[in-house]
Amino acid sequence: MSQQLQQWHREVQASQSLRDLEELRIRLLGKSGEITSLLKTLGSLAPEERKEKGAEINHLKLVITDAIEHRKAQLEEAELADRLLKEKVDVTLSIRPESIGSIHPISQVMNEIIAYFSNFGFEIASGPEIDDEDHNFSALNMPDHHPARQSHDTFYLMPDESGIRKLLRTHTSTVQIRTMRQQQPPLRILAPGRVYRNDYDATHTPMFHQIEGLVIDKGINFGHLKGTVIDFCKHFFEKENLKFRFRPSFFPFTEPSAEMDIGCDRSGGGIKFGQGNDWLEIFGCGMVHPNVLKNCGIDPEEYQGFAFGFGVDRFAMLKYGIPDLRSMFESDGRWLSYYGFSPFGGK
Ligand code: 2NM
Repeated sequence: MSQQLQQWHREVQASQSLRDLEELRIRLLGKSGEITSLLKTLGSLAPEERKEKGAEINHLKLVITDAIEHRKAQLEEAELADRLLKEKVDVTLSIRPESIGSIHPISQVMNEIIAYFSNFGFEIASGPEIDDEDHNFSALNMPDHHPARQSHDTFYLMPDESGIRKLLRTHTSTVQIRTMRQQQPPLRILAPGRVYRNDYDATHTPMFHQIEGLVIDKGINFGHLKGTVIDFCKHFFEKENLKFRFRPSFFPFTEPSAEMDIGCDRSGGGIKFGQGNDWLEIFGCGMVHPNVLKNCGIDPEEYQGFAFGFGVDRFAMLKYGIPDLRSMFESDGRWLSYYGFSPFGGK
């Protein structure tokens, strides 16, 4: 009897699905099942034997019923786990692929420009947006009461316990200062990032994006600067026949300093490059001031450098004909789907 019990028990354990198990249950405990039939034989036995046999078969029935219940719970759990795995749904996925979103023109332009300069060995550098007066002004040849400090419309933070006030950087030149102090020339870096100035109208927002470039090496001259920015503009505006003009200008951190204009045509309402007799100012640039080099531990007798800077947002406006700078930061879905770029490349 116990051998038979063991055999059935093994069969219960060996069943691999709820269906197999149910078939086994019917085979053993169903109306004409093997255990049920055993119970039916009791009627023909003598009372003494019936009592003994009856207890034995009932025990067997109980053990097998229990084993089946237990195995059933195991199989149900396994089947549920299996189903949960198979039917897993990622609720964060978009239902419609076209609604994934688009690349903001500023990101697009940033990435294009970074890719261009990376090809020429420029390293991409970054630094904090909250910085101090040394990195933002003093090191850049704008000492304490220099008038240019006021012209930057700087956002200052509350001073700390020792009276030192931090600020939101007004240009990314803070990054060039850090790099020049930390690394040995020759240097070729590009510093893209957010900058802040207290100014707001159709062409100014209090936060905007800037890219500044810096090259430091022996024998660097203004010709290197001109070649670099002219070739970049031809590439960026996708025009070989662009006209350029350099006008003398002033920045405390460069000497000489210049502003670069590109030739354009405003006669048709919008703005077209590579034709017409108008000029559009797009770049500030110059040879790094010897004082700035000295402030960063670089000997101006040995090393020279050029630097340039421009607003990325403005470049995006010009290239893609966006009329109002403020619309860039309104997060209007219709604006983004019109001016945005496909995350998979192309327009
Ligand atoms: C500009 C225009 C001219 C500039 C200078 C430097 C540094 F740190 F090397 F001195 N960085 N960027 C620079 C020069 C930026 O932006 C309109």
